[in-house]
Order: sequence, then C-alpha cells, then structure tokens
Amino acid sequence: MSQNGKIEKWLADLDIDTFGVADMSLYGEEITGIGDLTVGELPFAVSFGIVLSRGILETLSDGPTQLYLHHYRQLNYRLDMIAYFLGRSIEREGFRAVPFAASQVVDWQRQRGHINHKKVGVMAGLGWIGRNNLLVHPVFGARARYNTVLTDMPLEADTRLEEDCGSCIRCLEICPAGAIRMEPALFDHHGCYDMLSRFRKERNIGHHICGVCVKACGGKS
Ligand code: B12
Repeated sequence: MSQNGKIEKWLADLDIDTFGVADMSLYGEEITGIGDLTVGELPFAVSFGIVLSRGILETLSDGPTQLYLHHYRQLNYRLDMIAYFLGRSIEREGFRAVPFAASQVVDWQRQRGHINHKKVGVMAGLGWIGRNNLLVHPVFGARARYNTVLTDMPLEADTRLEEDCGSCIRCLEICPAGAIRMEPALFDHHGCYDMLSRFRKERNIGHHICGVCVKACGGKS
C-alpha cells in the first residue's frame, strides 16, 4: 500500500469526513510550539476535518447555545484524539509526526494557534476561504472543524481547489455582528470578536464561539 493509502486507511478507521495532504514548503508562515524542528524536517501536513451535527446546528438561531458549546468541546476533543492516533500510527512506521490541537490559542494578542488549520486545509485542497473567513468545503461548506498533523512520512501532496463562494451571501445576510463583506479579505475580525466576547459573557458560554455563519454555510450539497 502507498504511504498516502496508509494515511487514508488510518483516517477512515478514525471516521473522519475529509482529509488532504499539504506540501509545507509552500506554507510561508511561522509555526510555533515545534521546538527546534522546522518544516524542512516535517515537510508534509495531513489536514483532516469532521462535520458538525446538522441537528445541533439546526437548534441555533442568533448565536451560541449551551448545546452548541458542548458540541464544540466534544469535536475539539475528538479532533485532538484523531491527531494523536494518526501521529502514533505514523510513528509506528518509523517516521516523525507532530499532532496539533484543534482549538488552542497560544498568542492571544495576535489571536493565533500553533498552526493555521484553515490555511493548511486550503493548501491540502479541502476548500477555500469564504466570505465568512472560514474554510469552505465544496460539500460540507463551513460545517466542519479541522486539525493538522505534521510529518516527514514521504507523501504525495494535493493541490488547491480553484473555487470560491460565487454569489452566495447567506452568511453575510445573517451574521449577528455584520462582520461579513462581499470580499473575503474585508472580513471585520474585530467586529466578529466583539460579538463573540458579548456572547461569551451574556450567554454564559465562556468561549469565543457563535456558530451562526457556520450554520448558514452548508456548502453546495
Ligand atoms: C484564534 C482563533 C479564533 C479567534 C480569532 C479568529 C482569527 N481571525 O483567526 C476567534 C476567537 C475570534 C475565533 C472565532 C471563531 N472561530 Co476560531 N480559531 C482560532 C484558532 C484557534 C487559531 C486561528 C489562527 O491561528 N489564525 C491564524 C491567523 C493568522 O489567521 P487569519 O484569520 O488569517 O489572520 C487574521 C487574524 O489573526 C487577524 N487578527 C490579527 N490580530 C487580531 C486581533 C484580534 C482581537 C482579532 C479578532 C483578529 C486579529 O488578522 C489576520 C489577518 O486578517 C483556530 C484553530 C487553528 N489553530 O487554526 C480556530 C478556527 C479558525 N476557528 C474556527 C471556528 C469555527 C470559529 C468560529 C465560527 C467560532 C465557533 N466555533 O462558533 C468563530 C468564527 C470567526 C470567523 N468567522 O472567522 C475553526 C474554523 C473551521 C472552518 N471550517 O474554517 C478553526 C480552524 C478551529 C477548528 N479546529 O476547526 N477563532
């Protein structure tokens, strides 16, 4: 079996919904938390996603609920475990693997994690950055969460999808912060963040989450 075939089999056993491989020589941004390792030593990233429960998303109207909060935590935990198991399978074959966290913020000022899962997902051909500033998959839309494992296992990298949101403005019409614009690059990060901070306090959520633009973006399926 090819090395890509092994990754596919392991991830299928872990019940993921979508995955791809990125050539990290094209990443061009800082990755933190990997000590003295560099992307030269870990040249591939496996990007994988799992889809949110349609039932839970249907319960959302104008912002996060306690049930969505629980689901968010549940999927983060599952994504973290999938990264760990995939990393261990790679290590058993004699290669290196660094599994990341689904949703850990390590730099609060710049609002960054160790690695940008959306960017890696785009490079791995899983979708594009939509008007909602999220990774939009052609089938699942924004209704998926992602994680990444870096490795030196020699893999064949996927290529980017040349697609975009077209004329769809469902997220733009419904965003409670009015943060979404026609041009994805004009997404109002601070407007979004302020609304998430309000939800965090007023709805006793304790996390910066919302879910409204996730629900709105069901992809083209
Ligand atoms: C930090 C973070 C946030 C922060 C900041 C978001 C941001 N702009 O990056 C906050 C708390 C606001 C946030 C909100 C949400 N997030 Co979030 N978040 C992350 C996390 C942990 C790191 C993101 C990161 O490192 N980005 C790197 C930077 C460079 O990316 P960038 O957006 O292109 O860069 C801009 C910002 O940094 C901004 N900026 C600079 N300084 C500051 C300061 C402030 C205060 C703000 C707000 C922005 C900002 O300027 C940059 C250039 O435009 C990732 C997990 C991961 N490790 O990838 C999840 C992640 C991006 N989040 C996710 C989701 C789903 C959400 C929410 C929908 C919450 C929810 N679950 O309901 C909202 C949606 C916001 C939106 N529409 O964009 C998913 C996205 C899945 C997908 N399909 O795309 C991820 C990938 C988690 C996951 N495991 O799936 N998130």
